[in-house]
Parts: sequence; structure tokens; C-alpha cells
Amino acid sequence: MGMLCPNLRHKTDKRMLERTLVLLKPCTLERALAGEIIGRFERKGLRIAGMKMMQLDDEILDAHYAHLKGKPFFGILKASMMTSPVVAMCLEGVDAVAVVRGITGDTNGRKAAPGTIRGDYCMSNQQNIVHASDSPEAAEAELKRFFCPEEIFDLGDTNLARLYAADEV
Ligand code: IDP
Ligand code: MG
Repeated sequence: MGMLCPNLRHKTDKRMLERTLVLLKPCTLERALAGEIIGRFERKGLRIAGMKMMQLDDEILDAHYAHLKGKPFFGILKASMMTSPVVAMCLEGVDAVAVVRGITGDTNGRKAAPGTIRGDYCMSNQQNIVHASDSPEAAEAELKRFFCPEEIFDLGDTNLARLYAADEV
């Protein structure tokens, strides 16, 4: 079948699958936690519709963190996002944006609830393991920023009946 645009609903429209962007930050790769974090999303039942490694640069980070321009930590935040490559992921599921934000936890790892990724894996307000889109609108824009259309795959129906009830998708 043809490619889906990031975050557009599946063609039948019965399936309300949503897509969201996750970045495994450089700190996560440097601490060799990538597999563990990817596994958490997989075990939850989120489908991986796209995944790749990328070296981020000033240009993409200026766009990605435009809402933080002018903050005192903006420079060190950008620098910390360029120390190693990141893993960019497109995760898919019903209400995927909110579900992934919930799994991710509060920005500050010291305040994030135990059981969340940030609550379980970090002590920092900045070196906080993952980025996750904060709204469907942000997810659509961020997926376009980090992925070409052909890098996001139509996963079809194969496992949906194991992940959801018939009236959920
Ligand atoms: P979020 O990642 O939980 O959505 P945002 O407010 O969008 O949080 O901030 C983006 C990223 O900027 C955070 O994940 C964190 O790495 C960094 N950041 C946010 N606030 C602070 C701060 O007060 N000090 C240092 N870094 C921060
Ligand atoms: Mg954010």
C-alpha cells in the first residue's frame, strides 16, 4: 500500500491510530540504555513505524527547541543533544501521543514518578533519556522534521487484533 503521511489516520479511518515522535537522547546511547528504553515502548504495545540513528545539528535543534529559545539553558541543552547520535522513532498506537508522554514522565527526572522512563532512569532535568511529542499537532510537525515519508512504514493490520479489541481500532 502507499505511504501514510506522518500522523495521518490509517486509510480505512476505522483505525484511530496516532503517531508520535520519540528521540532517544545522546545520554541514553552513551549510557547503553537504548535497547532497554525501546523495549519498554515495545512491551507496552506501541508499534515502531520508523526508527533510525541521526546526528543532530544546530539547524534541526533550533527548530525542535524553538519554544525554549532565550532560556538560560538553551545553549547547553543544544550542546548536550549533539554529543552523540540520537535514535529517532515513530511510535504508533491509539492515543499514542498521550500514552508515550505518560510513559515518559515529568521533564525533571528527580520529580518524575517511579515507573516512568524518566523516573526510573535519570536524575537530571535535562539529561532525561527521551524526547516525546507533547500534542498531536506537535507530533505531526516533529515527524515531518525528523523523518522522510518513505522512512515511516505502513505496518498493516497483522498484530492489531492482539493489541486492541475490535471496537478500539
Ligand atoms: P519535555 O521534554 O518534558 O517536553 P520541554 O519543556 O519541552 O520538556 O523541554 C525540552 C527539553 O529541554 C527537556 O526534555 C530538557 O532536556 C530540557 N529542559 C527543559 N527545562 C529545563 C530546565 O529548566 N533546565 C534544563 N533543561 C531543561
Ligand atoms: Mg517538550
